[in-house]
Amino acid sequence: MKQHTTIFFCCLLMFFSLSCSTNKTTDGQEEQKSTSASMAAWQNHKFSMFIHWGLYSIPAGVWNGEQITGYSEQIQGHARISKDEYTLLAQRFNPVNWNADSVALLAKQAGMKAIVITAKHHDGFNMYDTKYSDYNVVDATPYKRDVIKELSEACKRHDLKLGLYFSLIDWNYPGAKPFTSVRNSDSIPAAHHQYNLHQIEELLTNYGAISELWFDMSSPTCEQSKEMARLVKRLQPDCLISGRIWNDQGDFAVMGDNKSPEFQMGTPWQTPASMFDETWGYRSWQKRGDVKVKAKDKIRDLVNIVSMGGNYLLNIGPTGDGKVIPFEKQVLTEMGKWLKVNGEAVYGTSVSPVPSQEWGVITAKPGKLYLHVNVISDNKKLVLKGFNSKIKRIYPLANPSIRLNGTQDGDNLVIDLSDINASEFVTVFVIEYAGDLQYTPERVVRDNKAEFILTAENGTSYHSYSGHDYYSLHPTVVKIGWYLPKTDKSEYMLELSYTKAHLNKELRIDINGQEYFITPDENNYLPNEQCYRKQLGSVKLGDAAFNLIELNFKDQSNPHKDLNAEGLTLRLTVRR
Ligand code: JFZ
Repeated sequence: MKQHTTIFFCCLLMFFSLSCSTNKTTDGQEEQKSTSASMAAWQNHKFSMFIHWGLYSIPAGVWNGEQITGYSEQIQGHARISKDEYTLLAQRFNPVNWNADSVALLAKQAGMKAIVITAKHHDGFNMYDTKYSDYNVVDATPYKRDVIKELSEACKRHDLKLGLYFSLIDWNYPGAKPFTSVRNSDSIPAAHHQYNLHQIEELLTNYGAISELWFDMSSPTCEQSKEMARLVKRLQPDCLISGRIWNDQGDFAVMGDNKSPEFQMGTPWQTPASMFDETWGYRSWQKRGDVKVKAKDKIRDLVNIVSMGGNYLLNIGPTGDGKVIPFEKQVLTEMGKWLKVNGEAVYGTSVSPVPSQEWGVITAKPGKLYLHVNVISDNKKLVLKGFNSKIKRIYPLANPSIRLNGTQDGDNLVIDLSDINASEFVTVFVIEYAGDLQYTPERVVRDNKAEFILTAENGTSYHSYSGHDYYSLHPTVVKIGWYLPKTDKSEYMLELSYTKAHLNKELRIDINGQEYFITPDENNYLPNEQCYRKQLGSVKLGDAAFNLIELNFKDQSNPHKDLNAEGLTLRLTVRR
């Protein structure tokens, strides 16, 4: 059975790489990529606001007096409302309580760095002034104001980035597919695709700098995804593209709602989160519960996601008349209060080499670790496993004048929390250490008779996602890393074995920061082992506590591409 699954999976992967293989434009030029600076800036947002707001906010999950289940922003589909009837909602859209500045200020107060708003959702109603359809907020409603324009200006005033959600399916577009059995993953007819391209151009031309374009759903062809991606990069090279443009054309991967990845990611990523699992758009009859419980939940999700290197995009669903509901405002205010005290442990941090522990997660800055503690144990001791650096000081971030005592117990650091008042959400402690970080990685490859054998199994895999649409999306391995202990020999022969799947795809091997490149060729096939083998020459291992070796593709034009990691083995043998 296992065998079958593996074979099936391989076929799928081959199919994907054959059908969407190059990232070259039709005239053979390399596509324009976002600069690493814009990518780094985006990755440092950490926490941003998502807004689902449109005509669907008026019925708010109720149709003909009936509570409609299913996401309320998709009520047109869930309640089977005809196009004619649904479009009448536009005549009632007059959100007198909407105020772009107060929404921007709420995001600021919450500690958010950007706002991503629905420019167009699946219902096809345009929340901006488009010249390609009259079904838009300026031409079809009594409100007559360009919501996106006003928000873009408010974001500028309050120093927030603006991103736009853009649905690739459109239940209103003539000739486009309606809400169907394929669950929002229909293909895009040629005319609809042209319409999308025109609208992408408008959105990236009329509203200043857009930090991310949040494509969603549908099932575009490779060519369609590439065409949209090229257009985005031509108009605004610094605008990042969500993975839901599909076909590996996104700059960042999007997790499932409210989900964090089950593994380490090797590409930039984001978790979109709703306040309530049941809906993104406003639902009048939603059970909301307790503000503090929700705030705690969302703060823990935020730090968990940040500790894994991701961005957290938390949604609000304003009402049809433009109000942010008090519950959502209060949750964001609580989060903002926590971040005011603890923001140093979130913004500007990176993934900690010391992994998360039973009590919570860890973020890092040079010379510092931030311990995000969910529960302080009854014995008031906090154990940090594997940490043995030289400590300068330890203190609670909420009160840096307090000095905490840390004692080394073998490979563990034990911190005394006797006099600490815990936060009701997450309590953060800072460890400042001297010199390089010293710690024992969880997984270290041991040598076997003067030889190290490195495989996908004994290393750490870094992932991304690849696929044509929501339903074919699957995790890929894009990099493998291994920790090796310090050895008393330094010269090693390095050898790589690989399979047919790797032929001619140049690989990069990084040994303690020193790069080697190798192109797998057909020269030395070993029929018994069903792999090829290539000698790479002599390399040196360092004398630091641990050696770090990494393996990935040299060409990163498609950073989501699968390495076929199971077929790769590195062998380091002591030179005699
Ligand atoms: C999509 C939309 O259909 C939905 O209305 C909302 O806008 C949401 C943010 O995105 O729905 C999805 C898509 C993917 C997942 C969940 C909801 N997912 O990966 O779990």
